[in-house]
Amino acid sequence: MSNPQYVPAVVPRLEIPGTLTDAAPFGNGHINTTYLLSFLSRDSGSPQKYILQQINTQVFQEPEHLMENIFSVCTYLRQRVLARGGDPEQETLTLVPFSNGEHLLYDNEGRCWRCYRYVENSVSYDFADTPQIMEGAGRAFGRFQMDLDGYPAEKLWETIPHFHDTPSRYADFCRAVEEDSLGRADSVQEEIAFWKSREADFYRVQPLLEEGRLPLRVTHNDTKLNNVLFDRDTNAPLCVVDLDTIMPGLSLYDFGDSLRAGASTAAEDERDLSRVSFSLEMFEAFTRGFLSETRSVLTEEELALLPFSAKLMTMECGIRFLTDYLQGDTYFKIHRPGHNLDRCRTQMKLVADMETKSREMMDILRRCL
Ligand code: ADP
Ligand code: GN1
Ligand code: MG
Repeated sequence: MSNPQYVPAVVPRLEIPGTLTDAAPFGNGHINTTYLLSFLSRDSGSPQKYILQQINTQVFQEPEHLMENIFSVCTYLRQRVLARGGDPEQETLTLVPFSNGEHLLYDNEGRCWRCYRYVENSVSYDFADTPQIMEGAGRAFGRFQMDLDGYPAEKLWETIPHFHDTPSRYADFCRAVEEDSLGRADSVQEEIAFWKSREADFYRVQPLLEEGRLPLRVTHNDTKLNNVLFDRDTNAPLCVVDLDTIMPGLSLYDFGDSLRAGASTAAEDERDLSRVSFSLEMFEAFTRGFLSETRSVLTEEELALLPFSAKLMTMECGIRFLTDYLQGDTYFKIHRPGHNLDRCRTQMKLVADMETKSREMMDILRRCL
């Protein structure tokens, strides 16, 4: 065992017949704590890998509900993949039980754990280097949505209430500014003013949902590029991961959030803002991929709002980062002081850039249709 310090105490309680050979922190998620475990299988003698995750229970306060959603959705997706002749081990997540037969385990310190089989020969990207990657991500999230088209939405628990309710996010942000519990608001007046001057935009989509003009679907709700696994050799999209936020939602949330994260020309936490812009080439590639799967079900009203959804989801994420900064960085994992503020500033740069490109985005959408 090369890294004994990274072996969580729950590992012996996993129902895995074999010997642990390695364990290491894995991935760049902002919420859960992920480990990659390597085993030597007792049955076949071959190496096998697993993804063990400590669920962030500050963010997901009802882990049993969350796991119920995931188990049921994975079972459903498995059937869909089998029906089209695909390989469910590569195209969906497979949960691994603990020795008590459950998919969720609390350790002695009250931490909460779950485990998946590692999707073999996969890779995820924090940043899209080529339009092919973005088109692949578009296809992956589009297909994911189509696969869940017939899933009974009323069966899903709402794992984070009001997750993409942008008026409610905006109200949380205003409250954090008002309370200013750490005295940080004075130093970020420019950022606060930027978001406040766009208040009306936060209120544009939610009423359409409430009036029934936009259909409620089963959506992923966290469609960051690194939540898609690609084939390490061919870069073909394989599998959508991070299913914690599957809930009833709008198609616009999944489309918009992917572009926020994947069409930026720089990392989400880039400090040199001159490197941050919104790439129309990436927008076109993603749109093409997404529509190739979803075109037949999206309504005219949904289609018309796709370009705006990229801006809306970027605005939402921007105020979430700033709110967390004002409240003392308790939600998103940070790796340096001011990390959430840096993230907020890249979102501002992207929003401002999208505003100058909105007509071109509409033209591209028309071309893709
Ligand atoms: P977080 O909620 O913290 O973002 P994720 O579930 O997205 O956690 O996992 C973090 C990263 O681990 C993902 O971005 C992906 O790269 C990788 N990952 C997650 N599940 C698997 C899996 N079953 N097989 C291979 N890689 C995975
Ligand atoms: C979080 O879990 P991860 O890193 O894939 C967050 C998303 C944000 C994203 C910003 C449950 O995603 O909503 O858009 O960070 N997930 C949750 O990078 O809050
Ligand atoms: Mg993730």
